[in-house]
Parts: sequence; structure tokens; C-alpha cells
Amino acid sequence: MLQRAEPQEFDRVLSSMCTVPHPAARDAAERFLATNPGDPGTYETVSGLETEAVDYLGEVTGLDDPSGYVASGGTEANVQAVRIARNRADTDDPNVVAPVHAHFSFTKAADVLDVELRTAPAEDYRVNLAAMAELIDEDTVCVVGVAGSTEYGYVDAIPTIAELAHDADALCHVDAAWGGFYLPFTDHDWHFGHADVDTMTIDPHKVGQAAVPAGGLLARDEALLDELAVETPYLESTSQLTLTGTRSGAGVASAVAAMESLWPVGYREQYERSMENARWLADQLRARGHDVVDVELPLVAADLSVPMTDELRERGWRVSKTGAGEMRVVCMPHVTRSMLRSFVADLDWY
Ligand code: 0PR
Repeated sequence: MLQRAEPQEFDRVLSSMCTVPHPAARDAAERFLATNPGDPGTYETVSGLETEAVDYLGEVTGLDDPSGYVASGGTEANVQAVRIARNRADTDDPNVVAPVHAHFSFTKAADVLDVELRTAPAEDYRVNLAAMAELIDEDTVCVVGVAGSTEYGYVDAIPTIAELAHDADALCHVDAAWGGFYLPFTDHDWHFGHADVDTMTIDPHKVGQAAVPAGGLLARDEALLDELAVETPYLESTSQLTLTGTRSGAGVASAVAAMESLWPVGYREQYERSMENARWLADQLRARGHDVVDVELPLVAADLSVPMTDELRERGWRVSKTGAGEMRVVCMPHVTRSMLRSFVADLDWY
């Protein structure tokens, strides 16, 4: 008999960008397990739910009349965004300019799409805009900004990045895969309503509290998605724009259920709780003499030594480290204050 994976296994998980799904999302996922939104002619109900999911994602990201779909995750959404930009552009030697802290899915995108990836350095955890501008040329098809970076939870200057992109006749893609369900409750300029963003990744299966797999790809203009369409001769629908063929209706239905239950009040409360937890943890670590990166979104990075992190692992804690070796705690919805209290108590044990 298989054991339930959670909540037990989430009890000490401070490293993951996945979380316990909302009960309504879990229930919806179970009900739609055997459906395939990749075949909308046959699975009409889940296909209708996908339209609802995209409408919700549009509300979250300030986009009227949104186009998009529920992807397998942030990786697929980022690959597809680069694919849109490449297919739309008129160059034989396309490049994408992204911050050095962009998620490694852009490396995959560059590889499978045969596009050059140029990475701009960061300054204080955000992309250096002057350096980014220097990398852009007439073959640049897409300029990427990250709204909630994987390692530090920082937000790049999206409006300026959008300007840089459009000055070069390139698309601006924002990766809000993790940050997208926290950012609506902050003062950051990050979405379609704040800047001339063309495409965005925002994942219900992360902070959105949907079941895995539920990523989100949004486009300001439906014509952009046409760049992805391939003909599907024997299906009732005539074309398909997703990267995967058969895909999970569970992800789609659970995304709708989670957003229906939580947008906006529940997500706001979660943001506030997670942010307070992150600030509390940062204060506790500082009080113990550690250097802590200023908290921008609910993610804490601090200079605890890596051997220390291994010892924590032996005590059951799951913490990860940044590329620079700092301990990294992601304050996801399942990360409660009492969990953090026992984590800090275990730190004091050393
Ligand atoms: N964009 C950003 C900003 C991300 O942080 C991630 C994932 C992605 C895109 C890719 O999303 P998918 O993994 O859904 O394709 N960031 C996490 C990471 O790499 C993913 C993760 C999730 C890792 C759960 C561990 C884990 O337990 O750290």
C-alpha cells in the first residue's frame, strides 16, 4: 500500500517550491485524473475549465482578455515563450537575453530551440540593466525578466526590461512561475498592467496551491500563441499549441479549484503569513550572527555553512542552498511559524 506523501513529508520541507494542495484542488484533481485537455473535442468539460483557469490567471496578472494555457510547469511555459519569440522573429541566428539568475529551464529552452542564451549579471540580486542592454542586438528575439527569482525571491525591473525588449523589436517575457501568486499583494511593477509584457509564466502548482502538474503560460495577444500551433489532422480540433500532447486534466481542474477558493482573499492572507514568517526567520538568523539577504518575497537566504546544512538534513530538515552556497528557505504555504520555531531550535542545538 502506498503511503500518503503529505502532510507528513512536508513537515520539515523548507526547500521546495511545491506545497500541500488546497483541499478543493486535491478533490478536483482526483475527479479529473483521467481527462485529457489535449483533446478538447473529446474532453469538453476540462477544456472549458482550462479557459476558466486562463481567465483567473489573467486577473492575477492584470491582463484583460488573456490567452494561454495550463502547462506541465514553469519549464514548459518558459520553453514555449522562447519558442514563440524565436518563431515570430526574422533572423537565422536568434538569441535570448536573460538575467544570470533566470531559472535553468531557459538553458533547456536555448538547447532544444537552437537559440543562443546570453546572460546578464546581477547587482544586488536584480539584473544589471546596463549590462543587459549591452547584450541585446538585432538578433535578440526575447528579453527575460524574473519576478521572484528561484534562489533569492527578487524581482527584476520589469518595466525597463520591457522597454529594452521593444526598442529591439523583441518580446518581453516575465518569469513569475514562483512569485506570481505572492506579487499581487506587493508594490512591485511586474505584470501586464504595469509594463508592456508580452508573455508570462505563472504556476498554479507552486504558490497557487494547485496539484502538480499545473504551470501557466499567458500571452497578451492571441496571435503570439499562433506561433506555437501545429496541425492535428485526425483530432476534432484542428491544431494544438501545447508542447506536451496528452496532458493532465487533474492539473487544469485543480488550478481552477484552487484559484476559485483562494483568489484574492486566501492568497492575500497566505502572502501576509508567509511574509511575516520569512521576516521572523530572517530576524532569528541575524540575531544568531548570520548574514541574511534582505527579504523581498517569502524566501530567506543566509550564510549558514553548507556542512551545517548537511547536519540539518540528518535531522530531517530539507533545506537547499543557493549557487553561492547560502542556506535557502522557501516560505511556501505549508511552512508555518511553528515549523520555523522548531527549525531555529535545531539550529541552536549546534
Ligand atoms: N521559473 C522559476 C522562477 C522557478 O523557480 C522554477 C522552478 C521554474 C521556472 C520551473 O518550474 P517547473 O519546475 O514547474 O518546471 N523552481 C524550482 C527550483 O528549481 C522547482 C522546484 C520545485 C525545485 C520543487 C524543488 C522542488 O521540491 O528550485
